Amino acid sequence: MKRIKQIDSVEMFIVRLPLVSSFETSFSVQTHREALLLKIVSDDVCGWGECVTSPDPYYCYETNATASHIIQDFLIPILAAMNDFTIEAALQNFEQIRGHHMAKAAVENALCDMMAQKYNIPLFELMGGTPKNIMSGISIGIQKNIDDLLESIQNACDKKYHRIKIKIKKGNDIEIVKMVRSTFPSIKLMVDANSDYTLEDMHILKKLDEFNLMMIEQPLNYNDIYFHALLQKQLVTPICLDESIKNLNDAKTAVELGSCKIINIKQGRVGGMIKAKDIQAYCLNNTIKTWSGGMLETGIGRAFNLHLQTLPGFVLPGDTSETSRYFAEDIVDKPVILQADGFIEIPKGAGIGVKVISKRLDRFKVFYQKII
Ligand code: OSB
Ligand code: MG
Repeated sequence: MKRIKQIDSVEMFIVRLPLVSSFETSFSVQTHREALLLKIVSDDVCGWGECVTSPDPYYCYETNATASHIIQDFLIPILAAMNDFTIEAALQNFEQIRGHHMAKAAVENALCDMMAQKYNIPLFELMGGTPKNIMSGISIGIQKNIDDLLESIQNACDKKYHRIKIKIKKGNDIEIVKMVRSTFPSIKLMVDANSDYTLEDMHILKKLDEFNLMMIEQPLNYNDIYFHALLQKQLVTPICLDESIKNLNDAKTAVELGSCKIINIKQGRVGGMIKAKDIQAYCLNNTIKTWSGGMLETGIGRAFNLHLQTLPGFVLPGDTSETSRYFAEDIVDKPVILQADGFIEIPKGAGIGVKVISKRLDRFKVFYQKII
């Protein structure tokens, strides 16, 4: 077992990066990615983590402020009191804090990056993954009009993205999907509703069965598992859960109830890489397909998502897009670039394999705090 002797220092940053184009979902319009970053030094090695929270509680209850509170006042004090420990032991001690999986993931991620560097291996090796190029996917936000949407999809096809996800919301659904499908009859297409519907909308959701969608992501309430099971029985199109799955127990509940056929595993939403690996293994054993979602992460969070996808359960293309689709300038080197076949290379080198550009960190920084 790989061990950590002790934690030397922990620093927290918030950076505010402008998005190349604003990102509209059924719950918000995002123009910037305001990312909480953690830099943990232990045993003289520095690891980075990114929290997938945003400033507002519209995707889930966690925000940058709640994560900052949980990290400073609970998670780091737990770590600081530990000596000669494994990451698993730290996670075990984090269990006494209920929820706050995003805050926990940020800390876990920094520890995983640090640990892989300490043993001079890439993160995927620490996780037990198999090196390979990673499938790409793009999540296209709600657009002003159908022409803009069709153009964005055409651009994504030209780039060779392996699948295209479009965001829908009530009143912005069937007609749009119909147009997209008739313009692009053979693309791998899916929709994400971000919890905008209820069972009362069954007649709308049933119509989506006509369009040969790979899946419908999170149609119902962000917290619901039971009603999704009732909905899945009425639909041919597979349901994929995102918001509803916060841990392995939620995944088991969903699978046992038949609430979905696919799970979007965002490691940053479920408490980090190790928890994500457990959910992936459970899904693989239960013939539930999984893919790696995104939260508009900077290059730090995106690197974790790439390494995660070397695990065998990630059989579908995820929401991993190239850097230029999100930011003109990211805070890490190297940027993620799609190859001619649409695949993405795992960053090379020890740990996550990307380096924070300190000048950019300084330039985009809106908050800094040394915790220990
Ligand atoms: O529901 O998957 C989602 C972004 C922010 C919050 C929630 C979601 C998303 C995305 C974009 O769909 C994924 C990405 O490209 O990082
Ligand atoms: Mg989603």
